[in-house]
Amino acid sequence: MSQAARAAEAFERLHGRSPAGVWSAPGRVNLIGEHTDYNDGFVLPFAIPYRTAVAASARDDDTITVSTLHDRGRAETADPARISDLVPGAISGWPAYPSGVAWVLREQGSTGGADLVIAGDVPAGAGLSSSHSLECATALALLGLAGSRQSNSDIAKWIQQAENDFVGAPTGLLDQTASLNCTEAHVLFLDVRSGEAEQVPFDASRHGLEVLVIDTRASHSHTESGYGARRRGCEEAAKILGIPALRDIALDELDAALAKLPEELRPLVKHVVTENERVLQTVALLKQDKYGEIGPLLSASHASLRDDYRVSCDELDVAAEAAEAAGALGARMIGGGFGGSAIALVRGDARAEVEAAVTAAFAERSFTAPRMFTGVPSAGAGQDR
Ligand code: GAF
Repeated sequence: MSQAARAAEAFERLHGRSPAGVWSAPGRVNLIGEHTDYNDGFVLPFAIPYRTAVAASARDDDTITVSTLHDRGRAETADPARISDLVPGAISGWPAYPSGVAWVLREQGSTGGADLVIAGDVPAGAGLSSSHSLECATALALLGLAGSRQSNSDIAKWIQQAENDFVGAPTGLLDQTASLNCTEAHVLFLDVRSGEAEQVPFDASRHGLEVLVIDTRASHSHTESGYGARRRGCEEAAKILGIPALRDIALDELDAALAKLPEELRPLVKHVVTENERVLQTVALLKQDKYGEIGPLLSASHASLRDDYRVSCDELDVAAEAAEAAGALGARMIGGGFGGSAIALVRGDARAEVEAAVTAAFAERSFTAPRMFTGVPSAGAGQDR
């Protein structure tokens, strides 16, 4: 059963009537371009086939109710909240995400009361953007109920505001833009500064390849300090250099820029500048149909995130190393880091071997067994019914 059907069915059970509509949004994998979004740089995500659906009906009493479906159909309902009373910091846990969206849309004058029922299968805490898929589906539902048509770029910015100010996670624009704009069989080449986006065809299977997604089960969170500290470091470096963002450093200016910075900021800048370059090179190779050649770029991205940006962890390193040792063409951690998922580019006929090697490497170290699936570029957010 689709997540939209699950959400609709649960809505009927909880509210005794059909929802006015159901909207859903996917999680994402970022092929390459990590920690570049809040530096005005380049990213290259695709949507995964796991989604969060929100079944919704309008209310006329300024109140928002939110229920979420857990495994085996058990529903959990948050305390109802008056939309005019929503303030940052007042709500924690999973209800903060839909409430934060209601708060930001209230600020935009775009929402009224609503009953929302959520169902989803994006693994939580896996760095696959489950929270952003929830926020995107909620935003589309609330805007849809209000009959308000807005551009995806505005919706993405409002969701960022909800994350930053209401939830307290200083994240960028990557995840929600991917969830809203990705399309089947494509990666989304996004220039975060200009907002320009290009759908680049991405069909690994045509080349006998797969993107194996490895959820390490080491859970991560961006409300904790590691992510924010990196972001602040990048902003400080840009300020010292007198530029709007690290995006403004070209690769051939990198050494000169590094020489002007205090030692502790240099690795951050090096990562961002080289990572932007790796995104551009990946896009160029995909356009030339040279899929196999992106492997070394993925691995270089991982090394940079591990050694310079320092956002990897043992589980992510072991996943990437074991996958490569078993024949993957390249492998890297994805998302914010400190846990979550990695990807490996593997030949279809080597997939089982790579999976077995990663599983064995985790067992050897007594890590929780990883979960793996093939990352097939899937549809972005929209209304289901
Ligand atoms: C997380 C954030 F939400 C994104 O904005 C992005 O910064 C990513 O980490 C790292 O590339 O997913």
